[in-house]
Amino acid sequence: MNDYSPTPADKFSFGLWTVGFQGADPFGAATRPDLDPVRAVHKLAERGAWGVTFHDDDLIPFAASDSEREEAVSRFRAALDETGMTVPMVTTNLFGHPVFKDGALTANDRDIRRFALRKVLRNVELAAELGAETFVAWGGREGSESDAAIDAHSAFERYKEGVDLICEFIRDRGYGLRLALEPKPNEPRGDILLPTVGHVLAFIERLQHPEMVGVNPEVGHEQMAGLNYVHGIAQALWSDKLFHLDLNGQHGAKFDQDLRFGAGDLKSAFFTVDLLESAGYSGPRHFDFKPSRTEDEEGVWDSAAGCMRNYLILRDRAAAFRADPRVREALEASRVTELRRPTLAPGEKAAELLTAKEDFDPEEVGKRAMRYERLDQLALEHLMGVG
Ligand SMILES: [Mn+2]
Repeated sequence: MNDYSPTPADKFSFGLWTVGFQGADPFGAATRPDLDPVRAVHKLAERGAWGVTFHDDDLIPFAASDSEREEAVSRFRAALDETGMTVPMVTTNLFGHPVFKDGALTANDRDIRRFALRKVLRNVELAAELGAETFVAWGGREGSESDAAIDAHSAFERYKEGVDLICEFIRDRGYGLRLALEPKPNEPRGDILLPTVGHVLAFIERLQHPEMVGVNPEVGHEQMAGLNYVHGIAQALWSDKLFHLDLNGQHGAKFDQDLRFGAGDLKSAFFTVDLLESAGYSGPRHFDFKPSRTEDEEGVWDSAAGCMRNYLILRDRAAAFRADPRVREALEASRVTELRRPTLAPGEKAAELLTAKEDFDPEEVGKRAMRYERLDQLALEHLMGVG
């Protein structure tokens, strides 16, 4: 009997800012005290997590002196050594301080853009020092509330300039880091640049080192835009660009809820896990959620444990769905497997297709049923634990 207890082999990772979330929102103050990163590392390790990630400011206060910085990093490093926890990803906070109120890499003010880049480069050094493989860039303040306030063409030029510089720096230093850009449609800005997975994938193609840059899609961010998360990560996988991902929960197009993974759109979570496991995704299963401000610290750990447990239960359910002979039959009946077959015969050209003599009656074929209702019901029943 599987008790769904996570182990480091499951590669679950958590942001320090997730379990460290104190519950402040636009309408109310913090409801929980500050959580020491060292305590977070130990508590996560005890619960079977494998990795911990952070923004620079989560670990090192914004205005820290060099010695304060060193002290914070060495305490954190000792906790990693004691627990065997890894740091698979590091990211930079370019949104919290008032200096970034109009953006960082695309701020109108050039001195702010230069300051932001220095903050990123310094954090890239720390990421490399801690052995991270992925450096995430979320441009939460890169956007506007009014189209009068932003020269969007120049904003993309500056965005590219910044990302190209970071890639050059990583190459020059010989770091083994890859960059992952995180899309989000809005919040905190009225509209954010690079709002979806598709926008990021297109942007990457314009960069100087596209091979170094991928995407970090978050469940809630795609769903806030009314999009299908499973299709988004499927396209990222198809493009070899799923460098990292943020798992959480969201109820449709509304504010960024950051629920624990599995809460929100459970059916989408089922197919997300199904895809990650069947596509051989080998990267971190990273949770970017916010334990509800109704909870105390015990509730925070319940929430973190719930993320991992839900993933493992869904992994089990998805495997049972795929192994069920009735499902295999239903997939055949719905011709899902037929899509793997190329549309053209080997070497066939457009001219040959155009003149092909085929016995095809659109009226008759139009009557052919897909049998998706049966297939989808089987998926639901496996999800509900009945399959
Ligand atoms: Mn979010």
